[in-house]
Amino acid sequence: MGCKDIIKPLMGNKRFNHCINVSKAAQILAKRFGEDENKAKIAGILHDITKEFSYDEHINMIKKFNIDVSNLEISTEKLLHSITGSAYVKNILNINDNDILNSIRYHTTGRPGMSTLEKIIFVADFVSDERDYQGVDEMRKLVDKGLDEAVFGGLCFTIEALLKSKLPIHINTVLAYNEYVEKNKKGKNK
Ligand code: DGI
Ligand code: FE
Ligand code: FE
Repeated sequence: MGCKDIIKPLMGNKRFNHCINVSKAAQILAKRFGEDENKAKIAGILHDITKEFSYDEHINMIKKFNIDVSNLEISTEKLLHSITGSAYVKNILNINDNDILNSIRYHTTGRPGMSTLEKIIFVADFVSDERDYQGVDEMRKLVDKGLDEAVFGGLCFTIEALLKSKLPIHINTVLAYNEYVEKNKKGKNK
């Protein structure tokens, strides 16, 4: 059974279409940035596998698989699907590629020290074909500049949106943002 058939019954058509498009975008980015295209396709299609689970389903999975979660993660429902998604892919689909698992685990918040595949999934999620939020054109332009430029743009976009809504910002998002600020400073000093 292909990955498409696995995710299809777990979500509505809209989300399914998003996953297909993220998979396609991830494959294109992998080709461009020298990453394994097949891995990028798989991680892309599976990245939101538990997105439509209920809050109780997320919590049950976290208990069942003994996953460490912070209070902020527990109280922010949107952050749970990347945690349970990665656990689902590991424990139920028996996919053991750590890079694929991490690219799902960190696709919502990002984290410092992201691998190329993690960056690709993080960025593909922002620029997949059906995305039409305000600012998507700017994000697509950043992708043309480079992968790190797009990751940094995505982190800034997320933090700005969360600040506007007075929502908590996950520590991994902040640490990833700080890492890029530092990198950009060094680039300028060269
Ligand atoms: O699953 P998708 O909708 O395709 O996209 P996603 O996994 O990037 O989730 C986006 C949502 O997650 C969006 O509503 C913002 C929220 N989010 C991302 N990072 C953080 C966050 N919410 C909080 N509270 N804190 C974060 O650091
Ligand atoms: Fe997601
Ligand atoms: Fe997504």
